[in-house]
Amino acid sequence: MATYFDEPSRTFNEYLLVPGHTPANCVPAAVSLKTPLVKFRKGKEECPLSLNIPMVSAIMAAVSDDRMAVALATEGGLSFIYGNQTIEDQAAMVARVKDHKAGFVTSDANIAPTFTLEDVVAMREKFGHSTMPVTDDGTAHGKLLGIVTDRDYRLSRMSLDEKVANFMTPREKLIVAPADTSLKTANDIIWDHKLNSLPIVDEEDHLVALVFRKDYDSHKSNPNELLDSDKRYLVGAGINSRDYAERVPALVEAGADVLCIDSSEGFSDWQKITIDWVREHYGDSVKVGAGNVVDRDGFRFLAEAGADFVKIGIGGGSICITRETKGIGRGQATATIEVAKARDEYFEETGIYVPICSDGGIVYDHHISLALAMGADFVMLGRYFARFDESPSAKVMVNGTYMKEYWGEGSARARNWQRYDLGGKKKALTFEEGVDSYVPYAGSLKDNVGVTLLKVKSTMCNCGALSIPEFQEKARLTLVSSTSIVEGGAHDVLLKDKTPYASNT
Ligand code: RVP
Repeated sequence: MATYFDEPSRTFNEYLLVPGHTPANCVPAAVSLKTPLVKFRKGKEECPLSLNIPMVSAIMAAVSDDRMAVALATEGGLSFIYGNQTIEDQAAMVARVKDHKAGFVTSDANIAPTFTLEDVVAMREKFGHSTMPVTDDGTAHGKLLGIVTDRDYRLSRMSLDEKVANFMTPREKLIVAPADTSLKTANDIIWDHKLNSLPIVDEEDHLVALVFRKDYDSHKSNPNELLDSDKRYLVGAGINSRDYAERVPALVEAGADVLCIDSSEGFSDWQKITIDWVREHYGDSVKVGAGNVVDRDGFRFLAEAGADFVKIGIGGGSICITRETKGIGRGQATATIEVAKARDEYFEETGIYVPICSDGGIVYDHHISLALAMGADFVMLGRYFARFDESPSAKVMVNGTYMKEYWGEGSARARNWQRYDLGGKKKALTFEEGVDSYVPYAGSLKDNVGVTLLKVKSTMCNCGALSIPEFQEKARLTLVSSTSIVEGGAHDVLLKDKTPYASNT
């Protein structure tokens, strides 16, 4: 007879956190979101690879390319470069991330010549930088017209109405360097000319980046940067259980820091065979995650096979129709809770802590908090990141609103058959498990991730936690009835603005 689970499987939306006592020292600025990415002997050794924020971007062509990887690593997270492309192309993307010039900073405090000294003072207070590029449109990549530093003005002698154009160091007096300048050359120019910063410009004189004299200036604006010991960004890459013997060496050679077997259903011999191959050829030096699973048995299978982390989730992705197509899957909250228990049980038995990642189905920012509270060490997001400037997909105007394209790896558009492979000779996607869609364009990754994480930190403080492990220990979760879900949103009022206010959709 078939096995029946006693409880229905539940989604994040069916849960709330009940706040606990908040000590006075428990403020968002003091919260650490550092979290392990790969397995380690907890309590006996440091985790060899950690994330500074608990977010990774999905192994999808619409989400994770090299540009996304750089933007996310700058904020402390990690991208898994999508695998549904040729080995050469994927390895080239990984190499571009590793070659990225971490010292090249996109300026966040930018001004136009029409701004006033008062604006400059306000920007300085807001961003904490004394160097502000002046561009024609006041953006980070506008045409460079000059630079303002605190050496260009004296507050005691000048009127706050004074226009930037009147006191900036103009473009013709600036030393700049072209876009293909290496960090070493940039540093040499800085030292030779005794500069504090060097603007990097393209052929049309548009600002590309700034290189600062002191490394810590860049680090100060991105304190969470996820860097390796050579100060290069960390990057991951997706692999499959077919061509690993060719793909893995190319990705390792290109510098990938961590790999992940990308499959819609990971409780299979194919994953074990793939992990075995990696261990045989690289021992523990190549880190490889596996998944996806949704229960204890699936977790144990992959942990025992030697996975460095295990990914949870079947059918919960926003573009995923696996549950409708094949009738398999499990509510993401229930799956996360059960796998977290299995992870802890495995740790008790073996002393090895295998991090788990909740993948898919994050709709609201608070779902990230719920996933972490339920035991996830980090979350993987597709739809969330697809909305940003940095995602590889096209930005299109639909009915007067900007959208970004977002499609599933199991859609007819992606035709990622390896992800849904069940062995055999067939090398094609025979039926769809994903859709092609639009998501509302949401601007830059940096701005959005900043707000999302502030919400997560605030929730953690409400629960009296300053770190993710402490949060998992202290979190108290309650199921909510369908009527109390209605109570949780704005209700019984006539909204003036119909735009969704609390979601990141
Ligand atoms: P979401 O963040 O809800 O958009 O979900 C992203 C996740 O959905 C991916 O990390 C992956 O596990 C899953 N996915 C990707 N493609 C498909 C599909 O076509 N069914 N599903």
